[in-house]
Amino acid sequence: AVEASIPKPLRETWRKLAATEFKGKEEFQREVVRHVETTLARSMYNCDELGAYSGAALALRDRLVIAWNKTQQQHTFVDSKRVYYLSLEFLMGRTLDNAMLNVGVKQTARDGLDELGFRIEDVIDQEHDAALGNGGLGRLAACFLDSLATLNYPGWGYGLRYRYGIFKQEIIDGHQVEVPDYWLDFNPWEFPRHDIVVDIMFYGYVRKQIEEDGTTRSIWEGGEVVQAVAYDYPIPGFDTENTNNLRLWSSRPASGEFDFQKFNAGDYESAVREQQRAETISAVLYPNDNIDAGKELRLKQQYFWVSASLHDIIRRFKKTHRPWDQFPERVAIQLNDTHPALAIVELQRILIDIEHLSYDKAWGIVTRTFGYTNHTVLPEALEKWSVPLMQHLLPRHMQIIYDINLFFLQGVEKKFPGDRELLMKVSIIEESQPQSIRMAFLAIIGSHKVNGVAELHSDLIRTTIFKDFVTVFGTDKFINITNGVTPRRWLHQANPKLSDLISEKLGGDSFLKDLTLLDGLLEHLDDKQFRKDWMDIKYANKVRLAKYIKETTQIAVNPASLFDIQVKRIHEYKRQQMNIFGIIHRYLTLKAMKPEQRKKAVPRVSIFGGKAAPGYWMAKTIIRLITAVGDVVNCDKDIGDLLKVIFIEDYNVSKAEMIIPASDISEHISTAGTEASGTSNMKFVLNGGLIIGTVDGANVEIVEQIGDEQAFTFGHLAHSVPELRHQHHFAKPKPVLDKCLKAVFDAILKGTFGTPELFEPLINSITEGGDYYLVSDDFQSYIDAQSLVDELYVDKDSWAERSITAVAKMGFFSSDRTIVEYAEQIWNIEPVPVPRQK
Ligand code: T68
Repeated sequence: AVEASIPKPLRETWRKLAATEFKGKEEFQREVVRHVETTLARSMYNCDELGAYSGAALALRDRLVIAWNKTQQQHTFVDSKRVYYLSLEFLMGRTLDNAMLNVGVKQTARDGLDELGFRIEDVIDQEHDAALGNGGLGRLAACFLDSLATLNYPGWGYGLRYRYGIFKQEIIDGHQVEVPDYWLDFNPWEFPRHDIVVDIMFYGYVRKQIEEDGTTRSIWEGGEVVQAVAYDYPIPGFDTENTNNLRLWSSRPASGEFDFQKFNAGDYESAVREQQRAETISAVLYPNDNIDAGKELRLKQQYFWVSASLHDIIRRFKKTHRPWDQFPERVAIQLNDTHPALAIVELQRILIDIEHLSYDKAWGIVTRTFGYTNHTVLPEALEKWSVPLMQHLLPRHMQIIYDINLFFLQGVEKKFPGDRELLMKVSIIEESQPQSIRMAFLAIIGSHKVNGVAELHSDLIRTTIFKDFVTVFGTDKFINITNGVTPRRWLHQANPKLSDLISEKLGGDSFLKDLTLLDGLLEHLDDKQFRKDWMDIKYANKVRLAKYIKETTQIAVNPASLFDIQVKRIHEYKRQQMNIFGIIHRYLTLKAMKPEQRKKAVPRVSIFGGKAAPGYWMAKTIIRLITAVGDVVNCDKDIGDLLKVIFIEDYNVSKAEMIIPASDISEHISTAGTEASGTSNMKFVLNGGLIIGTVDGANVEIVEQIGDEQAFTFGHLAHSVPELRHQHHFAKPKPVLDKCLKAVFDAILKGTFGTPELFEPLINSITEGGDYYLVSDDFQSYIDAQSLVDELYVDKDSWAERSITAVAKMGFFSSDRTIVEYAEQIWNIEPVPVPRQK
C-alpha cells in the first residue's frame, strides 16, 4: 500500500486539487457542460432536461465523492466505533435536490442552470425515485441516514440493491394495477465496487470433524454458492463535510458473468437458468407492508444480505488487528425489525466455526453487538420461518438456532424452576405444524437492547407481545426511542417557502440542525403580517398541489377549500375505509340540505394516496370504493366545490414532498394500539397542517408537545380495544351498528356508487365479520371530530395561530434527536467530525 501513496511533500498539491466545493456558478456550469459533452457524449443540440439533470447530477457527484473519500479515511484513521444499520428497505426518494441543499450549492446550481436555459425545478423533476421500500419502516431508515451523516456519526447503511423497487401503481377503471419499477436505467448516485465481492452459500450439509485436540467442529459444505457485489451510495450530511456510505448488495452467479463451459457444451438453457437463479435473489422488493408472507426467496434475500454485510463488517474490523473481545467496542449493529435477525446466528456461526472462539465467548460478543427495533405488534406481521425450510436452506444455522434456544431456556429454567408454561411461551421454536421459528424472539435473545418506536408502542410491547421476556430479562432491556423525521428533506426541501420564512423570523437556518429552535416562532405569534405570510405560503402550496391534481386527473379543485389528506399504505388497520365512509356521510348530509343551507358548508377536498399490497384484496377494495365515490361526487352539480374526492396515483417520496406541505388537515386514524408510531403525522404538522387522529402511536406524543388545542383527537383508547373486540363476538344482544354508518352502508348497497357487490366484502367485514378494526365503534366520534374541524376552519386567524403554534413545538420530532438517543442508549458511539477543507 505504501507505493500507492502519494509522497508526503506532494500531498498539499493533491489536497488543493481535490476541492469539495464549487467556487461559483461558472465552475458549476463548466462541470455540467463537461459531463454532458464527455461523460454522456451529447451536445448543446441534444441536451434536454434529462441531459441537464444528468450533467448536474454528475457534476455534484464529483464533489460528493471527494468528501466521501475524506470521511472514510478519517474514520479509519481515528479508528472510531461505527454503527451499521441493517435494513431490508431504504426508501430514499430523489437525491439531487437533497444533496444540493445538504452541501449548500443549490443557489449556485440554480443560477448556473438558469443561464444554460433550464429551470432547476424541472431538472430536479427528471430524477426517478429510489423506491427500495414499502412505507414507514423504509423511509425511517432513510431519515436515519440523513441524521447520522449530519451529526457526524460514523454510520453505514446495509441493504439490498433490488433491480425492481416498489411497484408503480396505476389506477385503471378505478382499480389498482401494478407495473414494474425498473429504476436503475441511469443512476449517477451509485458506485459499483467490483472488487468487493462476497461468496454466499445456501443448502448443503453439516459434517462433524474431530480436531487433533479432541474437540468437534462443524463444517458446513456442499451447498450452492452465489456472489454478493457491493454498490455504494454517498450520503452527505447537511452543512458538514461528513459523507457516510450506504452499501447495497447485488447478487450474481459465483461462476462469474456466465457459465461458458455449459454454454459451449450446448447447454445454453441451463447456463441461463443458473445465471437467473442467482440474479433473482436481489431482483425484487417484496411489496408487503406489515404482512409476513413467509416465502423461501425472501429468506434467501435475508441471509444473502446479512451474510454479505457481516463478512464486510468483519473484514473491516480485522484490519485494525484488535482481539475479538473488542468487537462490540468497535461495532454496533442495529436490526431494523426482525428481517436481519439471522445476522445474530450468522455472527455466532462465524465466530465459532470459522474463528474458533468458544461458544460462550462468541455469544457474549454477539449479544453486546446487536440492538433490535420492533416496528409492529400486528400478529400477521410478526415474522416466522418454518423449521423445515430453514433446515433445508441453512442447515448449520438451524443447528445454531436450536443451541441458542437450548441455552436460553436452560437459563430460564434455572431462574424460574419448573415453570413449563413460561418455557413454552418464550421458546424461539413454536410448536406449530410444522414447527416455526419466531424471529422476534431470536432478535430479543440475541440483542442487548430492544426498542419500540413511540411511547405507547413501547409500553404495548412490554405488556403484551414481549411481556414474558420482561419477566426473564427485566425491564431495562426494553426501551422506547420515539421516531423522528429529517427536517432537511421534510421542511427545507419539501417546503422551501416556509423554510425561508422561518429562517427570516429566527434570524438564520440553525433550526435545520437544532429543530428545538423552532419554538422561537412563538414570539412572533401576534405579528399579523407574519400570520398572513404563513397562510399565504400554505395557500401557494395548495395551488401547487391543485395544479398537479388538474394535470393528472383533469379534476379542478379549489385551493381555497379545506384540504384533508390521508396518504400512506392502504391497510385495514389504518382505516382508510373509515375516512371514505365519513366522506359518504358528508355527501349524504350535503345532498339532504336545502341549497341556502349548503352555502354555509365548508368546501372540502379529500385527498387519498397509497399503495395496496398486490395480494391484499380488501385493501384493493378500499381503493375501488374511494375512486367510485370520487366518480359520483366529483360531477354532482348539487355539490360543486363543496366536496371533491381525489385519489393520487402512485404515492411515493417525491409526491409526498409536494402533497404534505399542502394539507390543512391530515388523517392518522388507525385503531388505537395498531400503528406503532407513524412518521407522516410528524411531517404534516411540521409543515403547518393540523392532524385528526386517534390516540395511537406517536400521535399521543405529538399532541402532548403541541397541545390538544392544535389537534383533533377522537376514538376509543388502546386499553379498551381488546374488550370491545370481545364484545363484537360475544355480547348479547349484538352491539348495534352506528346509525350514521348504517345510512352510509345503505347508500352503497343501493348502488349509489356503482355495483354494490364490489363493496359488500368491505361492509360485511364490519357488519358480520366482527369489525376487528372498530370502525363502527369509532364512527360517531370521528364524524364529531370532523365537524369540529369545519367549525374551527372558518376562523382563519385562529387557524393560523394554531398552525404556527404547532410547528413551533415540533422540535422533538427531528430524527436528529432520535439518532442521538440511539447513539447514547444503544450504540455507545461518538461523533467524528471531518475537518473542513479551506
Ligand atoms: C412502520 N412499519 C409502522 N413496515 O407501521 C409505522 N413490514 O407505525 C412506523 O412509524 C414505521 O414502521 C417506522 O417505525 C412498516 O412500515 C413495513 O413496511 C414492513 C415491511 C416488510 C415487512 C413488514
